[in-house]
Amino acid sequence: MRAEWNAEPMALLSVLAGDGGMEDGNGLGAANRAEFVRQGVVAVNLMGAPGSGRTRLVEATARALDGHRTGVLLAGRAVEAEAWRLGQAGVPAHTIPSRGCHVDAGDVDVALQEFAWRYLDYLFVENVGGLVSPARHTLGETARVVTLALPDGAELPLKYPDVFRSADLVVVTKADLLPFLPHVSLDAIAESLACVMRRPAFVVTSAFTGRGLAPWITWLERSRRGLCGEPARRPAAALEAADPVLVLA
Ligand SMILES: Nc1nc2c(ncn2[C@@H]2O[C@H](COP(=O)(O)OP(=O)(O)OP(=O)(O)O)[C@@H](O)[C@H]2O)c(=O)[nH]1
Ligand SMILES: [Mg+2]
Repeated sequence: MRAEWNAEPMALLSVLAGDGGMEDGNGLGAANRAEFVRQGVVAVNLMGAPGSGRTRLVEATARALDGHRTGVLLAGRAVEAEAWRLGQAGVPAHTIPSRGCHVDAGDVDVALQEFAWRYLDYLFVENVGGLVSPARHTLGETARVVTLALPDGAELPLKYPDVFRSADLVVVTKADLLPFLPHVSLDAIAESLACVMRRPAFVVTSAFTGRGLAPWITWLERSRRGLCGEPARRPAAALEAADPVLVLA
């Protein structure tokens, strides 16, 4: 299997396939999800190791999604400065006080009451940095995305399979560093994701150069079209049969 830079994205399955028995906060996850679907807002639960490039990815994504309305909920330590920076860049951002190693559907429910999100097209929820607790919780998101920073290499998905298995898409970040990381191989990353993901799908991006953002944006746009009912919502099995399962970006 060879990993190249450009490729076709695929549709997300979270909305269609459910959450596979995750903790959903006494039904608040399902309630959040129903509300996102009703409002046609793509809500991305953005998980990843601390420092894996999620905030920079959101900033670059909001720029690339020019013409769409994008907002962010930020959880974690000392996120106020990031929220301020995003706000200055024209991306509405709200912080979620973090009490532990993840946020849950109840935290998101509270945040949604404090944040004007209904007019958005895309809402990114940057979860607390970590690869263990977030895997076990749904926020009611319509898409689960995990960032994998290129310098962290191909072993990370094998060490933390649950969070990668729970993802609709993995965004490999910091790809501009590839020339300086002779020990890191995109092929090896593709192979380890194929070992752990139910439907292996990833894009390779650099928030700094903008390279690789196009397939990520296309994936998000397809997610939104799916959420808004166009094309017609097909059952998960039909999607599996019809669409490629691997995004080579
Ligand atoms: N070379 C390179 N560095 C990046 C890229 N994206 C982010 N970084 C750097 O990686 C570090 C962490 O980036 P963030 O976007 O803050 O990562 P995060 O996952 O939001 O981090 P926390 O919220 O603190 O866990 C910062 O020093 C960024 O400048 C990228 O595309 N290329
Ligand atoms: Mg961050």
